[in-house]
Amino acid sequence: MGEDEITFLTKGRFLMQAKKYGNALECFDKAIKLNPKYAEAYNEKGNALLILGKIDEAINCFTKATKINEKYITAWKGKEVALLMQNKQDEAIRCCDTITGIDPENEEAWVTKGFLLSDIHRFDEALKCFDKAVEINPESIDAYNKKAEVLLALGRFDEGEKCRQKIEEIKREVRVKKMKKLMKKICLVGDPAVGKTSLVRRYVYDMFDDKYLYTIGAKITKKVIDISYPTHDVNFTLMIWDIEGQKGIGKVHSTYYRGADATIIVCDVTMKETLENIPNWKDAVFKVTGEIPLVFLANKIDLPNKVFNEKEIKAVASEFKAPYLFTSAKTGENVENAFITVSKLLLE
Ligand code: G3D
Ligand code: MG
Repeated sequence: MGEDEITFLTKGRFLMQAKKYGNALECFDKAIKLNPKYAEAYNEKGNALLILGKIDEAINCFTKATKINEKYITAWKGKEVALLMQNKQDEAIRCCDTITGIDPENEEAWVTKGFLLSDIHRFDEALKCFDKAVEINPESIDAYNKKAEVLLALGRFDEGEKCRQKIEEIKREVRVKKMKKLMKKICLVGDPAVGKTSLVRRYVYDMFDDKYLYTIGAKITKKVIDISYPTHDVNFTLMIWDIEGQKGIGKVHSTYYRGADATIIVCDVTMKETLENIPNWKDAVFKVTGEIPLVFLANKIDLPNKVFNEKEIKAVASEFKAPYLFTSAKTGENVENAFITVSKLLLE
């Protein structure tokens, strides 16, 4: 059974990806032979020829494609690029005109046209194109960038500077829009008097959002933090659950743990049994929540009478593959860090 034109086109595209342009051309020719009205095949042939530096032939192919399908924007763009490679700005601009005629909302075409016009010093017309692009997309950084360049070239520094400011503003807004918002429940556990409540109090200065859940015996404190990554920000609303009063492990309501996204287990460096109890606290939480991210805190590091050292806490932490930190609710050491560590774990 013979292969049809679509198969040849597909094959050709794969060969293009594999950088086998000569073989790709053969496929496109075969596709065209089977279907002389195959606009896509002409367009792809044009692309291959463009890469091979056969610009005139490429232009012919793109032209052919646009004759078969007058509204074939991709082919018009290909032709525009090919014309530019021959320094035929005027003709390239006419391609842009055609594209904006087919699709008046084509922001990219307006920016390109403006750029081409500025290249041949038709600055006023260029500025109008950039304004049109901004009208279509008020966040077009590309349009503002090019507009700023033209304005600066014209010596209109104030207006150029305004464009630059606008770009910074857009970038900031885009970052805010891209910001992921997450709400997470974090439950604090650990023996009585290890410093859980003090840690929350130290971390969350603003206690107005506190809520007491008398039936469960828990207090919930809300804290909002933004964590910045190179490409985006994450906005966390941490709902920090703290055990009310001085309750030991068996006395905590299972609702306290339910739905927790992460847990912070606290021990006190001046009380040995608080470290020994860590695995029990972990089991109590995981029994309800399943495995969730956890962070160990060895609190009261400011006190002199320590009864265990880093090695011992490290041993427990590595057993559960969890990070650990030495903290002091009194001095504030590592307190913020502890909550940031938990938040980052929540993203992994
Ligand atoms: P809990 O919520 O885990 O039960 P709390 O613990 O926060 O109520 O703290 C118990 C006691 O330890 C409190 O003392 C508190 O001030 C103290 N404490 C908590 N964290 C630290 C710390 O990092 N360093 C020192 N030095 N003390 C801490 P009181 O005397 O009020 O009971
Ligand atoms: Mg407490």
